[in-house]
Amino acid sequence: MTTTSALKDLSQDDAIMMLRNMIRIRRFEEKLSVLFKRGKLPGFVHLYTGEEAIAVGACSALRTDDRITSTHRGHGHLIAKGARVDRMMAELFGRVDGYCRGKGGSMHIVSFELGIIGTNGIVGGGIPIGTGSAWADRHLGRDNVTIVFFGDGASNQGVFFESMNIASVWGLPVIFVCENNGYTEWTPTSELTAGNIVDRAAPMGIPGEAVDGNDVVAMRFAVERAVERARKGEGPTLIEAKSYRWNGHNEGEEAFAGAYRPDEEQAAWRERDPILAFGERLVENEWLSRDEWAAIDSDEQAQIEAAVEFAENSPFPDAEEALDHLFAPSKERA
Ligand SMILES: Cc1ncc(C[n+]2csc(CCOP(=O)(O)OP(=O)(O)O)c2C)c(N)n1
Ligand SMILES: [Mg+2]
Repeated sequence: MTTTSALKDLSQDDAIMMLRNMIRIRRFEEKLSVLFKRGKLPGFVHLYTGEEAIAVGACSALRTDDRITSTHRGHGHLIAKGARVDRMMAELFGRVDGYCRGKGGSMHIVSFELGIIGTNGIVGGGIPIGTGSAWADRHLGRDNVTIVFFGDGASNQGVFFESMNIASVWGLPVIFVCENNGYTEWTPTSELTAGNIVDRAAPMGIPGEAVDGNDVVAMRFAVERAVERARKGEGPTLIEAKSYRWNGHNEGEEAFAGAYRPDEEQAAWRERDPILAFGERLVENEWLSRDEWAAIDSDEQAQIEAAVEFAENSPFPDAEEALDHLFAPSKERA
């Protein structure tokens, strides 16, 4: 498994941006947890706390015009790809200033300008969509790549194998990033998933790499290698990023899920906080002082508070437009 990679291969600016983005995701998710408990958020939310290094490391290897597909646990992927927290928050509040005019909610947020072709409430749903996006790039002669994020549970869906197969046969510029956080809802991955997920690449004839998903630098370089191959026309890669979600499967699960994760297991992963670990490395390397780190954190916290205000001040969409933007335009409907 790829663990720590050399910090020196990053620029200082990049490294600080990566720390900032991880903090932004953490503070966004923490705020959502509070807002959910206050009954402010319609619908379910699945938080990404603890897994921030995967999204930030991976997306830091992309250009804005590259694309990602995401999951039901997707806020972190979108923020890492450049989504604004105020428009994300408005979407979660169901307001018109959200990325989808409040009609997508947490699990269906899209921004074509940012290369975000959707969070997705269907487990595994983003895998064939991202593979199709990579096929479009190949077909049109563009040098873009697409990252498909999905969970360990999704790795058991048939579309995962179908997509890897066709991506391999056609040499598509797609990077399959499997986030193995140890659980599929309330069931340990080991009870559902045969063998090692990373080994599923070999029979398809594509490279597979297992990475420490709590090490943002290792993630960045594993994905960068895959991106380089994909842009050169050398086809797809599977990356299995091992990490852990700090929050429940969904907020509010305490009401029914019971204690399905040992306390010691949770404590051990919290000890391996990807943000603290990376921040400490930057301090040690004299790229960042503790005061600068604290200032980044309070700045991000303030942005999240402002995002809530923005969302609360944004109106709900008019009832008359309830069915607009839900279907692709067609001659029959026009
Ligand atoms: C096709 C489909 N089956 C089942 C569900 C219900 N469901 C939602 S999330 C989830 C577990 C997904 O686990 P994993 O892929 O490991 O992602 P994680 O939640 O751990 O990030 C399931 C079964 C669903 N949304 N879609
Ligand atoms: Mg999982």
